[in-house]
Amino acid sequence: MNTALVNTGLVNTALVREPGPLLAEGTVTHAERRPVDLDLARRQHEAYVAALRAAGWNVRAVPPADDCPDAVFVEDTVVVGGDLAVLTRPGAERRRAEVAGTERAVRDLGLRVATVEAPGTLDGGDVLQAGDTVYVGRTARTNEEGVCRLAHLLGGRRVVPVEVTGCLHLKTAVTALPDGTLIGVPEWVDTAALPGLRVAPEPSGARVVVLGPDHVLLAASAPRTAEVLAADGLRVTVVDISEYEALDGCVTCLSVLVP
Ligand code: CIR
Repeated sequence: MNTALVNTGLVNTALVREPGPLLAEGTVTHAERRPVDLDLARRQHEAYVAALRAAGWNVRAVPPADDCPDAVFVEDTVVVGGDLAVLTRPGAERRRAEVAGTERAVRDLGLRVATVEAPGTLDGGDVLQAGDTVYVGRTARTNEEGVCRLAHLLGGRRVVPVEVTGCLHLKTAVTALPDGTLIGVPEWVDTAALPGLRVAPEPSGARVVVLGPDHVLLAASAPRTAEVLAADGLRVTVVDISEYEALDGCVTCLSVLVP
């Protein structure tokens, strides 16, 4: 629980940003570009938000950034650790204007705010928090200065840089289950930095959002992972996010959970 938020009643907050009108023009680096159905994307986003609410999260909307096609991928604009919100400096220049609205949202929550400055770049999708350890992907979006700045701001926490190849972000390749076990695609990461990595049955099974102590959110594109995790005793909620996957997005990037 985030003690900074207890007095404001804003614990268990999920920040989301609605898809904007230019979504279909979002950046594509790894997927094969295909048309995006904006109406379907809006319905999928509503279902995603409903899944967060059903799991007990208080959903708050980050102000729109309608000129920014990728703004719905709000995870990339901020990293929250305890009562500190680190506003990122996204590696893709066209995404930098997204951060202003996120700043307003985290200030409204009463979080302390810090920033990543040039020449540093950092995408929230490259930051995986698992217990006391913060894994930070070194990718085309997150550079050495960005990693160092985050490590400095997070002070006492163990920050582990991880080389990532073949996918967009660290959290495209690996996330953590509720018990802290890492799950992912070994071929895309330097596994020496990721002890006990469990192999995901399919690539999109590497992307897990922890909704509660025994509850996870997965994309519909990861049916085998859903089956395996349910057999482990986890409650699994599944959402179809096909229109976001078409833009290299995944379940983690559509929200920022502030426990
Ligand atoms: C981008 O290329 O920046 C967006 N189209 C996708 C961002 C996905 N973000 C994430 O996985 N954290």
